[in-house]
Amino acid sequence: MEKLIITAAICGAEVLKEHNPAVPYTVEECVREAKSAYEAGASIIHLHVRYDDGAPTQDKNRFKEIMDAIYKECPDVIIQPSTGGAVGMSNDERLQPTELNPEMATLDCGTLNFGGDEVFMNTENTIKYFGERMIERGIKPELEVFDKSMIDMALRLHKKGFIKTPMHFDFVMGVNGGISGELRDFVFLRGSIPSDATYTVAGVGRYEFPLAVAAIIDGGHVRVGFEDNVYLSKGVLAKSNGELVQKVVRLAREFGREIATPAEARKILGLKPKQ
Ligand code: KMH
Ligand code: ZN
Repeated sequence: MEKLIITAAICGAEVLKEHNPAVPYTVEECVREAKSAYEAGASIIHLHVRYDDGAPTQDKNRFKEIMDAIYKECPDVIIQPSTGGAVGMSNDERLQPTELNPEMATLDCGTLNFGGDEVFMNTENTIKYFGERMIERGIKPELEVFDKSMIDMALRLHKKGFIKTPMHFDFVMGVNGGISGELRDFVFLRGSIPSDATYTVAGVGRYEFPLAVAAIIDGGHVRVGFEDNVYLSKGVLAKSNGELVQKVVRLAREFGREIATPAEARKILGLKPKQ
């Protein structure tokens, strides 16, 4: 089996210090959290950025400042900026970090009812526009799917030339408005992607570690982090993103899965080696 790629989603756009005081907002806090995850075994940092007061932003200058600061401490890590941003942002606002030509970025493959009146909008034209931008700039998309229909959308848009193969999916499971994080749902999603595709699973809340184990056993990859879950175990807040990654590493070792370095992750995902 391939080595396990661990992605750490250190920050998110919605989770707050009220949920866990270690959620990072400032540059220094983002570096602290990225470093803790990297040192624990994460090879990819999925990155949202905030201003110091916690307000989410897609400002490319803020991304650059934080990415440069992370690279200083974690020189070979893969940074995967979000193009999802936060609910209500415009497409061009969301796409700003792609101007920095990151190796990867997220590409959200459908619209989601987050709850109340909140709708995370990704029309077909939005997905095409984002897909074209990533092809133009040589950015590998992590295809974020919150439901089975979003896999079907990605496959249709691949046929039309908006997404290249081999595809890399992220099954985000257990989000309000999306597919739940039950094992039967995981089996359904992982059976719905092409055989040459790779995937990561991001279980939200209580689904985080059970789905991590499912992916470890199945040969998939795992995302953990404060964006998805702030607890190390029931009722126990994680002190850092690193603690969440450490738990995945322990689980992986129990099942005989080795952890991929960033260089190995690049190879598995078909990214260029870092110079
Ligand atoms: N914050 C959500 C609205 C992504 O990073 O691409 C979108 C999100 C997905 O987190
Ligand atoms: Zn995200």
